[in-house]
Amino acid sequence: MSRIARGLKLIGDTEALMIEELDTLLIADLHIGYEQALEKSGVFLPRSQYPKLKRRILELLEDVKPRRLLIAGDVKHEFGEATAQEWLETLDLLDTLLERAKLTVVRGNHDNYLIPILKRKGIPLLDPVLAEEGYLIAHGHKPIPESRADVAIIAHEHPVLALRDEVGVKQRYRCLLKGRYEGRLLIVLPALSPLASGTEVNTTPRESFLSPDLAKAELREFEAIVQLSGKSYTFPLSALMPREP
Ligand SMILES: [Mn+2]
Repeated sequence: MSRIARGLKLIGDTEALMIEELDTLLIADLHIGYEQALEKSGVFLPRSQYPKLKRRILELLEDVKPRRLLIAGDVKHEFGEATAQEWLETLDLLDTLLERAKLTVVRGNHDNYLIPILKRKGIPLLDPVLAEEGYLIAHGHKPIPESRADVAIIAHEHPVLALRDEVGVKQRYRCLLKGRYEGRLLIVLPALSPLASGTEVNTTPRESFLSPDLAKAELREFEAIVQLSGKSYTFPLSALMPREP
């Protein structure tokens, strides 16, 4: 794990962020049921990524042992009607996580159907943000609200970095984004879902970003951080973006 700013540590293979001051581990964009949603559009993947996802979250919790796990939105993928399997997976995940940590969810744009379940299990749902001790955490599909927080953390964008390997083949790496925006530090969390595709932050024109704030931010001054097998790599985005005309 590596320190990316005061009190903030990147955990796993670019998978989670620990906020030390809040004793909180932050993950986002799980998108449970994404493979089922793809099947409806004719794309078939090995069935259920869920056992892998669950195992990985438990490993991350075991590594860091936080008091609280905070999911920054998009627990489940579907907007519409979900299958029984997706609901069982979602319920199983919530129950499993509740045994290990205090669980809190910040509402994402896919989380409408989750609201009654969270209520029944007594899991706090924060809508639109969690604001504590100078940190503001939002899903990021809407503009970040006014606040005096020094650090804003969003998700939703599923940032990935596109890099060419030695033979010129493009590889995509999940990354965390970090930069200054509107007078504070802005951090964009990677998506935990291994499937859900993301925004290639160094090749995508700014107006095509999903988050309304990232579409306005000076991304050339941001850094992308990739952590793999315990080593972290920081890339100034300006060096990897096409030259400005
Ligand atoms: Mn989202």
